[in-house]
Amino acid sequence: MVKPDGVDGKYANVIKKTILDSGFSIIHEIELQLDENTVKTFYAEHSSKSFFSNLVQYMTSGPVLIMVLEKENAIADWRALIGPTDANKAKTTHPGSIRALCGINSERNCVHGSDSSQSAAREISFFFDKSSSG
Ligand code: YYY
Ligand code: MG
Repeated sequence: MVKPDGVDGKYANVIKKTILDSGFSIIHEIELQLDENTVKTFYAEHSSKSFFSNLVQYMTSGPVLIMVLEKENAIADWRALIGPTDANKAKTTHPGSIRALCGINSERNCVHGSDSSQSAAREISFFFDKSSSG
């Protein structure tokens, strides 16, 4: 997922090019304006964290681009490509990463990636109808 500052900052196309150049296929994509309840449910695992209300505010601040990516070892490879949660740290430790490119800090970090096959399955069915082929 390209988060609101990534879409707003016009990073979607360079991120998509990086995705394709890195050997992923983009299986589905949709641009959506998320509402508060959707973000709260999507990020429910973080609901008790101090940053949660800021996260909800940020994630509803503009449209996001949601994509389903396919590749051998996709989850680990995508997490490696986006870099660490703290985009400011990414700029020094992972300078070639997507978060280093377009993120600012640990909140405004430009992109999301599922962290396990279970969360990928949950997150894909959260946004895309599993029975649809398109
Ligand atoms: O999976 P990842 O996005 O790298 O980090 P998580 O620890 O799952 O946190 C989810 C999301 O929460 C993060 O992308 C931004 C936000 N967040 C934050 O605003 N402040 C933090 N200190 C940690 C995370
Ligand atoms: Mg996470």
